[in-house]
Amino acid sequence: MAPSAVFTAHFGADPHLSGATDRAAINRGMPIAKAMDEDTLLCFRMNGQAIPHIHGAPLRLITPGWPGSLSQKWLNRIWLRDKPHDGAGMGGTSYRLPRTPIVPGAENNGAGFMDMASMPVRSILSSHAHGARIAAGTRALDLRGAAWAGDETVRAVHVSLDFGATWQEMAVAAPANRHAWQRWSGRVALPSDGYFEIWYRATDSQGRMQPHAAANWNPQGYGANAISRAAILVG
Ligand SMILES: Nc1nc2c(c(=O)[nH]1)N[C@H]1C(S)=C(S)[C@@H](COP(=O)(O)O)O[C@H]1N2
Ligand SMILES: [Mo]
Repeated sequence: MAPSAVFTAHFGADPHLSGATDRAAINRGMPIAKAMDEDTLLCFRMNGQAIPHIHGAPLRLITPGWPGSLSQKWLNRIWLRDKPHDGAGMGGTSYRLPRTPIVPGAENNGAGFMDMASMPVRSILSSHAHGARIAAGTRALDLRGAAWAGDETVRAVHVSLDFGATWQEMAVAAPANRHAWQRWSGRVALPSDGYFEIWYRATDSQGRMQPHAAANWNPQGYGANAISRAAILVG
């Protein structure tokens, strides 16, 4: 590849969301190193089956670990560029974060922001819905869920039932492949009947944890990976 190929640009067959024919639909791009990663795929099939049209058939780009907007659907053109791409969905506040944190709620046109790359660590709880009722007298909960950290792996998941005062480490399974979600599970003791919240927090392979509040505020809310809380009522 020519050394001048430093960035990609991807285009799809869809029209602009407004229907206007003189406006381009989203067309984003990424640094060439991510494009050349062996996990960045051009897909004709999904799990051995045809890709559903809504998900980009007949050809879709998959850029795992990075913002979903880099996984171009109905792909019909890739342009290799000698500078960062400047199409629809690039620049300004689109998929970009402040380099220096700004005051939450502040007006900002994103001129000094940087493109998002790997997504920050997140986790979900799949065993209990927010607001679940648990039978009176129950003294242990079997929890499970999944966690993911973009280009990184998940090193640990911890759970707190006392609003963050104490944390218990869960078991975390290895990822099925480098960019896959990882399942976690574990048993936690319930001290009594009553109101509890299940707080669950993943840590990535670099030691970065989900924060207690969303960090690096930005106008479009990207990267907000704060700890989630599921309320339960025992009894
Ligand atoms: N051609 C095209 N590709 C696109 C988009 C789009 O509007 N047009 N949206 C992007 C965004 S922002 C996301 S989050 C994902 C959503 O993919 P999904 O519908 O398969 O979940 O597609 C991406 N690829
Ligand atoms: Mo998106």
